[in-house]
Amino acid sequence: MAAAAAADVREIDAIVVGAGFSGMYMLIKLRELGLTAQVIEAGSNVGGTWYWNRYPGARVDTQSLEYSFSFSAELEQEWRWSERYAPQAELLAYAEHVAERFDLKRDIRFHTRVAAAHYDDASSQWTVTTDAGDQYRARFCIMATGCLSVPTEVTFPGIESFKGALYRTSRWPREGLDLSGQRVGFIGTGSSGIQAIPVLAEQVAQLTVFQRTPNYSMPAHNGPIPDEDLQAWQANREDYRARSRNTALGFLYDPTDRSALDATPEEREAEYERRWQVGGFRIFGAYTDIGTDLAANATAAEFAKKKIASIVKDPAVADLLTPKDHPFASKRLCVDTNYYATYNRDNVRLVDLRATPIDRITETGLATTGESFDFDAIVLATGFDAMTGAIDRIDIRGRDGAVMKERWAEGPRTYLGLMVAGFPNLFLITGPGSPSVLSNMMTSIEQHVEWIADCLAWMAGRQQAVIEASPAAEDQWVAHVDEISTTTLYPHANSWYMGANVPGKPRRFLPYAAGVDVYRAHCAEVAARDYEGFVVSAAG
Ligand code: FAD
Ligand code: N01
Repeated sequence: MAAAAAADVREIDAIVVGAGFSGMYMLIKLRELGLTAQVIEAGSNVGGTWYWNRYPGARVDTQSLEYSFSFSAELEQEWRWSERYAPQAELLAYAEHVAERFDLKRDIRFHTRVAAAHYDDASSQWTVTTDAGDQYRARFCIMATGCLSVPTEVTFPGIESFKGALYRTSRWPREGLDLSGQRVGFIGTGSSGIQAIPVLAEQVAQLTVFQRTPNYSMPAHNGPIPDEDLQAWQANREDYRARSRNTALGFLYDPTDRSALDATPEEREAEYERRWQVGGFRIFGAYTDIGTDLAANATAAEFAKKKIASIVKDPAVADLLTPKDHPFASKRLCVDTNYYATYNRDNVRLVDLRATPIDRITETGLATTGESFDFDAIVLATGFDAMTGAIDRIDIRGRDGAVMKERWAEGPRTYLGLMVAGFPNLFLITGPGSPSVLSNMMTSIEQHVEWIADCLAWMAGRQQAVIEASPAAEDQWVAHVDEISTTTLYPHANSWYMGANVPGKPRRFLPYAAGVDVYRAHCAEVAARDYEGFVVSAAG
């Protein structure tokens, strides 16, 4: 399908940016369609999130049987997860296995960052320029750049003066790191921090955790997957996967149809306890209104508070670890192994940054407004410029030179989280305005990749070359995404879901909160109505 190569510019049907699970599956689907494709990846291997985030304790918090590709029965039969929640190294090995099994690497260029993507109206082609200065020209440009792939640029006064070692969880050294016997300062208590802190505490001499906002966390109860569970999974795989795709969260969590406020306190306690014992995100299924009604939410928050108090021996520390400024799970719920119990250790100390904020990093450690600390190493687990960060860092120009970053200056605008008006043939996988980070990402990645592939096949079948979101459809979708978010408790928190963790980032709820099931049905309906809301044409 692609034209012959022009000098210096490689001609191809589709460019995919990113070789995480999104980019890998997109490549498989593009090949199935008979399209030539080039994937470009900044890292030196496949795996995306699991390539970059190698901190101690890094693992999934969606169960591995569900956090894995479902598109190939053979792939699923041949891969065996060692634990309910697989660790980072195993996820990376899985990504490698998928790459080998489907012979993906021959179409992936590593160590290369996409710097720019410009659309040419006359030829209806995208020209993609890499940081090495070379170019690719393609009809389709697919951003598989990840929702959580760009760390925030958090810094502190004096940081360059620190004589010890400074690490970020999201850029952990590939060769691994032994911090045994060291005094370590740890900043950040989101999911990354909550996973890393218990593992580091066992390794280091002293761990001082600097907490600004406590988070809610549920126990993983991780361990090997019992044989009978594995057998049940293999026997019922298709049914389980089909059901997962049609839940609100993209995995099985046994949702009830009851309001928390219709249950007695004893019933609620029993229900929450039952789900705590299963662990992970099972608590989401307890009641329908935990995420939408403050009074219902308070019952879950109260349960979590009591659990923290029952685990952490020092009541003052337990109180500090208890969230008070946001509803339960309105910031992303964490899943942990021994997080709260870690604060019972003699070598772990919790410092409340609300009481004494960080003043500066010093040559020998860190000074808060109340105290100075000496450290051999400081670890930053300070989060990501989520959902828009990777897109914002590419110079994307659409029709008439429209600049994506300017178009998104007041917050991201998409139709279905898949396309942006004025940027023809540019697709986003799990983009803002889709359920993405509110779901099992593997479910959402597969749904997006398959929707895009079906769309390209449909276009080819009708000799159509260009598709783009109509401005009216985009306006309506953006308003709808906003409106749905106001029916939830998410806007009550200063979270990365709201863009609140990046100074200057517009405060907008980024994903689509109506649920994977509702969203999937809507996307299917749009396609069935000949891609309603999109403008399709034979040429540019
Ligand atoms: P990524 O895996 O982020 O891959 C994107 C790739 O694009 C990266 O490799 C990046 O280098 C590359 N890239 C970006 N910009 C450019 C550019 N300009 N040029 C070249 N390459 C570029 N989700 C869940 O559902 N369950 C979980 O349990 C879970 N655990 C997580 C744990 C951690 C530590 C983190 C950070 C996230 C977790 N997530 C989880 C979310 C996770 O990001 C997704 O599940 C999934 O891995 C995303 O895959 P992706 O391919 O879309 O993006
Ligand atoms: O990042 P975060 P993360 N001074 O933004 C603090 C996924 N994930 O990497 O809340 C002091 O959640 C900040 O404090 P506050 C998952 O989707 C999944 O942990 O802003 N502190 C917060 O405590 C997750 O939600 C897993 O007050 C500062 C922390 O740093 C997402 O990735 C594992 C600060 C950042 O928490 C991001 O998680 C890891 C400052 N200047 C990640 N700036 C799984 O378990 C920030 N903080 C599967």
